Amino acid sequence: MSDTNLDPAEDAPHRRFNPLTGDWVLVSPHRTRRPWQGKQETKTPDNRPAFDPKCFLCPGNLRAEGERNPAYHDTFVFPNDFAALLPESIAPDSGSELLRAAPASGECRVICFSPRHDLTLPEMDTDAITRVVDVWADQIRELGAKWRWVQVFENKGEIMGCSNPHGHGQVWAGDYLPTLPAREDERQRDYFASHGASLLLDYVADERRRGERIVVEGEHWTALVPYWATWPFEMLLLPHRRAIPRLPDLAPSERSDLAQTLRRLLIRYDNLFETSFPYSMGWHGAPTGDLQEKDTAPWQLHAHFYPPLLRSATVKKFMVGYEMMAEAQRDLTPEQAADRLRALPETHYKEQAG
Ligand code: H2U
Ligand code: ZN
Repeated sequence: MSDTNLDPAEDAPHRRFNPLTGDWVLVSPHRTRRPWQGKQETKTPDNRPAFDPKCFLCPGNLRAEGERNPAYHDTFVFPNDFAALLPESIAPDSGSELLRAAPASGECRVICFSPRHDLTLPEMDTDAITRVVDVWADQIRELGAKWRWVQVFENKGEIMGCSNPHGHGQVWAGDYLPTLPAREDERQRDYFASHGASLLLDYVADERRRGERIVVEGEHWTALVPYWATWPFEMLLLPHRRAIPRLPDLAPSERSDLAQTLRRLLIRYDNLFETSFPYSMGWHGAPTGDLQEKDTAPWQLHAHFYPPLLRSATVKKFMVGYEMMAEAQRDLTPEQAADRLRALPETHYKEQAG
């Protein structure tokens, strides 16, 4: 390496361990100096009307399969017309040990965050975001009575393959513990068995002492770039004051603080590249259904945010090459990402004077 400004303590390539998944990530800080001549995505113009007569999610409109949305006023939940999981499942039997299948039944819903076609979460007020938090919690409670894993998520932005700009999320509930939550379940239980404490509560306490990766701190909630983050501006959002296994367990004050912390975080995200910041986010909590009765003490509720953008509204990070073949890798360090997000204002760029 011919770079003379290299600080070996800060810039040397190294690997970091993700205790929630057991995965490693290669961190190569010196590579942030590399020039970019690759693909630029086009910036989607952000001037939507408050109501779009052709939108499948706007109040009063017809959906793709002919159902009509009610004239809803805050949030609205409906069964996904193209559900990935159905209530009945039969697995194909190949008769071969190497061609294995398993049944997978469940149900899928869509959650509209607001009747307004032009608003995303960071542009909604805290009360309206609190109602979204309540809907998330209600969905987990209701669907969790029947299904083992209820995945609440939001896939935001065209760059993430999101089909509709109207602010919405989804819920997929199924009768099995999917791959990633199963790993988190196992690792949190292992940690609890060996330490007698919650992995994520220990982790967030450590991070709050250090401070360098914290982006937003509320009364109950912390948003931080995890030490082991793989996406450039990845975020972990979790309650730091007490053990809380699932969204429905949140007290009213914890729900409004979540709404406020979310709003502050998402405004920073939008301000980073002055664009409606794309990401996939989702909630992880203790499993439900017939797994509900298992000890929940190892589990701490949290949300992951995985945004694809790297250096501008149009330059995306690709998980390719070494990352597809060997292990995730990042150039920008989690500490640098947290610094950049912390330096931004908490007034949305669309509302800033000038
Ligand atoms: P995404 O843009 O994140 O894919 O979310 C849109 C979801 O809404 C998608 O899962 C559903 C799609 O199946 N949908 C309906 O259920 N009804 C419609 O009329 C349009 C889209
Ligand atoms: Zn709409």
